[in-house]
Amino acid sequence: MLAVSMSSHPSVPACLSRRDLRTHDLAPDAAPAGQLAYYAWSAFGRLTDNRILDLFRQGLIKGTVTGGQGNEALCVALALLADKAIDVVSFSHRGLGGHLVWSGHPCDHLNQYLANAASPTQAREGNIHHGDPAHRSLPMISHLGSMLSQVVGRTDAQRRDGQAAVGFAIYGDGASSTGDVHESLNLAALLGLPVVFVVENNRYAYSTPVREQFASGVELWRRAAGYGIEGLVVDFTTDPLAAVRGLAAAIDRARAESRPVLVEAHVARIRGHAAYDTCDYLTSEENAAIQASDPLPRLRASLVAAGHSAALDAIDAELSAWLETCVQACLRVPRPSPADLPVEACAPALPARPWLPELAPGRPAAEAVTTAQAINLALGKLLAEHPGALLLGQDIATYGGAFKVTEGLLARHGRARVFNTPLAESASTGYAVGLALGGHLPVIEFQFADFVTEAFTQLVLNAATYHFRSGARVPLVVRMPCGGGLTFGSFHSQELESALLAFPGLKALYPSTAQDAFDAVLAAAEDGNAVLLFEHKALYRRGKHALAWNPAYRDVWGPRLVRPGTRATSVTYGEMAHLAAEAAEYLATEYDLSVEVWDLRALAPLRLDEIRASLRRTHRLAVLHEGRLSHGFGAELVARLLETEFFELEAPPLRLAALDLPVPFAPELEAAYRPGRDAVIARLAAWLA
Ligand SMILES: Cc1ncc(C[n+]2csc(CCOP(=O)(O)OP(=O)(O)O)c2C)c(N)n1
Ligand SMILES: [Mg+2]
Repeated sequence: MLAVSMSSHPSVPACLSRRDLRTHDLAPDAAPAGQLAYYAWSAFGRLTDNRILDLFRQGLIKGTVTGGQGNEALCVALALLADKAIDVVSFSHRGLGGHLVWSGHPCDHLNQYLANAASPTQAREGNIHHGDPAHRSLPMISHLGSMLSQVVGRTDAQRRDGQAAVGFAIYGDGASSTGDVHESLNLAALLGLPVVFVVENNRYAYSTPVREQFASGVELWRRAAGYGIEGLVVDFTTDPLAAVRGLAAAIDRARAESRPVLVEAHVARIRGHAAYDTCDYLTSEENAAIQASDPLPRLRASLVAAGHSAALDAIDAELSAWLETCVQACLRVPRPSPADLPVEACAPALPARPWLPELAPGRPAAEAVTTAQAINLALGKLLAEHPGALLLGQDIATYGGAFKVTEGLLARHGRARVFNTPLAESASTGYAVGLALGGHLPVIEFQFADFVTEAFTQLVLNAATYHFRSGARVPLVVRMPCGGGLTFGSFHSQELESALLAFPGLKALYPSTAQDAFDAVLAAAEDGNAVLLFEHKALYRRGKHALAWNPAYRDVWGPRLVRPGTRATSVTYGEMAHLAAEAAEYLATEYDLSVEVWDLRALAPLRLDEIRASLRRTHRLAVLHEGRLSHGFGAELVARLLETEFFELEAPPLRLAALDLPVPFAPELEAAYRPGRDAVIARLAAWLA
């Protein structure tokens, strides 16, 4: 969170000084203060949303605004009922009222909408895509449904830290059709986490009515039964105070019994989808029914009926004046400067952890080990020395993982830290992001790298952009058994580094030796960012290798000279580093051609200084990788290296990569698809001739 300090904001009026509501405040005979505070915040949410719409129409707010008019009674109630010292929330795009309660002041939010320098996202994100991760309000991204699993993870982080926290995972009737909602509900139910899932059912997703979103007669709260959790419905459109009482009781039960609950809340969307929405898809009867279901006038009427008319009038007047003071203050806040845009989306790397100088207790060096064993040792060391580290993934616990890389770790470290996930790559990744935001270090294993496509949004849009848009760190290690040559076919053999690294904000290591694999786990784990760890499946058990504690383990972030040479520089990584070395050996022996081979080890960030220096000696560049040629990683390598070394080269660069096809199954076909030893030797020899 990068907001300005509260002390510079206009001071809060008395009617908004209270930010909590407890069950006893809602009793019919309770003192009115609690219910008046509820009204004040709800009315303030409405006023602020309306004022934001004015500012948008004046051109002072860009993008668009999706107002929460009609939703305040719900999101404000949630925020007032939450324990803001420990609970976790992710408000929806209708949740401005909740944001206001959570922070207690509108100025950070107005700065956000105005895209001022002092906005919580430093003007890097727009409208309501902000939060306060330091205070467990997780900023939403546009992709609906994708916030829920983070709330599950962040809530688990609180519980693991001994806090009796509840999470609030909020989404709309439209978002309820996304797969992430199902995955997140299932995960929270499975893990027994106290997350209150709240569907803001305003009966529309943009222009689409619920009758076109799910089968007629479906009541969303009844889906709870399918997850084995409690479900209930509350109706803010008829009796807001009764709805708050229902909500409060459900939150109390979730907190006390540490279990999830699904609440369907009926609310209204009285200003259409967004500022530009003319609502011409509604009949006048439909529109009239929506306006008549607005909870705020009902709430006010019930308090008037209870004799609080004068107090409500005073609140309304005070809020209007104060909001204007805040708006005028924010209109004077400076605009952001392009000079403040960072060059990197990742957070600065953290300093080295104080690792014990040994592979495992009392063991500075190992008997020869496979690469799989080296990774297993590194993960064991991580679990032993980093109390926040935990491993998750499909079949990684009792079974030890599809490739047995995590074998034995459950027995030594227990199920709280080494546990299986269901087949829910997206929610499992979002859950890991939530744990990471809570200061834990999740290491998530994808059974095969190919399945990362299921978690693309979570990885490349949520985790990767988190620091840039909120200032928060997402320390996460993503282990991906990748690569082909094992006749696993199109969906278990791919190389996806180019696709993933086309998005900014992820780091990536791709070790090719047992030692580098061990070192890479430690380097990734301590970095403080989301780090992809590519593990080539064919290398897991290719021979046994010496392994020792390496004090210079962080060198894995740079390239390794595999073999010196004079006639050409071959740049590669992963299994291809071995193939390049073999090819270079052959060319030296048979053709007297000396090729220098560099193993990148780190794909992001790319450190190319040593390779540039090599090119200035050899004057030729060959790039070799197992992924496909088009849009492949080699294209980026050639581009970057030629930008500076073009005039050093005596020949066009050579790109050796796989064919632009899905990975074919039969061994003969797969061998023709991916770069093989003989083909690489032939291509290099012809190119050097
Ligand atoms: C996954 C995804 N698909 C499409 C969109 C575009 N979009 C933004 S809001 C919206 C409607 C959302 O409806 P609902 O979840 O009911 O929330 P409401 O706007 O009604 O509060 C759509 C389709 C999106 N943000 N995310
Ligand atoms: Mg909706």
